[in-house]
Amino acid sequence: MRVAIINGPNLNLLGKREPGIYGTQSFEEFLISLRNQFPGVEISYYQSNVEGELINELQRVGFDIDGIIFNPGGYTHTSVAIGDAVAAIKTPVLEVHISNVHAREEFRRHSYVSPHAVGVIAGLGLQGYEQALAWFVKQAGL
Ligand code: CA2
Repeated sequence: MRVAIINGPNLNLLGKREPGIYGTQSFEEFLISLRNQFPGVEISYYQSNVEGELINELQRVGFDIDGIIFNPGGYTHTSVAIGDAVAAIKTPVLEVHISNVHAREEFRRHSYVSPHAVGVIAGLGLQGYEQALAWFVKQAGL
């Protein structure tokens, strides 16, 4: 099975800044352990700080793979266009946030993506991506 992980703006800084909120591991490091943990899943990874590039990637992968794990970063709370892209594609999208967006500023409690996602995981750190992957694997009956 094929699952794409897509991370939005500033998530390229994971492990480099704000360890209190976002942890100490880079996503590239974490990806190695994730791929070892799920050898039966072909996991692609894409990160961009650019709204239109995230939309292009959602459209590129969103019609023929089995699942998308998507952390839209700050665009979660601002981007109608990213919400529209998630609504328009065929592949189910699971929204993941590293931090508990509900325990932070009020503006982080609204998401343009959640209404079109199959589910939302927030506040579990990088483990949220593991849980999301485990969910897709179980859904596929693997
Ligand atoms: O908790 C999450 O995963 C967020 O999507 C992260 C976004 C934030 O705007 C959302 O409200 C919640 C911010 C990503 C910033 O990532 C950094 C990582 C390391 C150091 C600095 C920023």
